[in-house]
Amino acid sequence: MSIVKKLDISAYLVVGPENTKGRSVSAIIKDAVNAGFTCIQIRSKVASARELIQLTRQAAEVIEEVGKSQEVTLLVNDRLDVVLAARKLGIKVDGIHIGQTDIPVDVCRDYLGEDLIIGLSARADELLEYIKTEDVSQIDYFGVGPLRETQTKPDCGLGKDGKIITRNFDEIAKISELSSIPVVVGGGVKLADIHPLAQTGVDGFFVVSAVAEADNPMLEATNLVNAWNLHKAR
Ligand code: TZP
Ligand code: MG
Repeated sequence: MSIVKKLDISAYLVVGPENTKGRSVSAIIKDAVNAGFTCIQIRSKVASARELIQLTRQAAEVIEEVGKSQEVTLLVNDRLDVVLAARKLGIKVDGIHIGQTDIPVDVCRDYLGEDLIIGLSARADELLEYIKTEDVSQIDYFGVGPLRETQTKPDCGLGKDGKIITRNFDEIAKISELSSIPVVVGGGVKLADIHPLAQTGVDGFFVVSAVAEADNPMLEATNLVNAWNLHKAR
């Protein structure tokens, strides 16, 4: 049950049963991993703990089938209990992604140990100052967004004044420069955004709907990965 050798958040799919237009979560994950996605996060606001464990098990099996257990990172959103239970049951899950109002980072680190991955969604307000000053000693990467308002998570980027704060590419470049840990950007990201995003210097992009709601998830996932690899390499 070793964790991935090296964290790669370059092509990162977030997915749960509410995102797949009735298709199975594991089928979408299989397409994404085959296409070259490097990180998978199970995220559902409707699934029960048992269902989340089952989804995590299926995701780990699919990643194993594709032969990428040592390369592709599997994370669970929010649910420290689910990560711990899944690991207890022998499922190869590599860590957790949490937000500002979830279980505190230190508590997650305490339960998960040194080697598991903890990703944290950065604060929406005063983001640059936050990125500069936050203690990142217990976190592996920052999630930043949204690039645009998104129906998938309508409250993403909600500021204290009740307005949604989106990030432009210049700001994202600044965030990437200031952060001492890797940064992954998502929220409304589509294929056309990959080129400018890769040029900001961030470590990756994350998507839900661009892949999970696509008519052909395999094709969309492949296009996203190819675009990232093409423009990141320059
Ligand atoms: N966290 C921040 S935005 C978001 C999550 C899970 C949803 C992004 O969804 P989409 O469909 O890629 O805009
Ligand atoms: Mg959360």
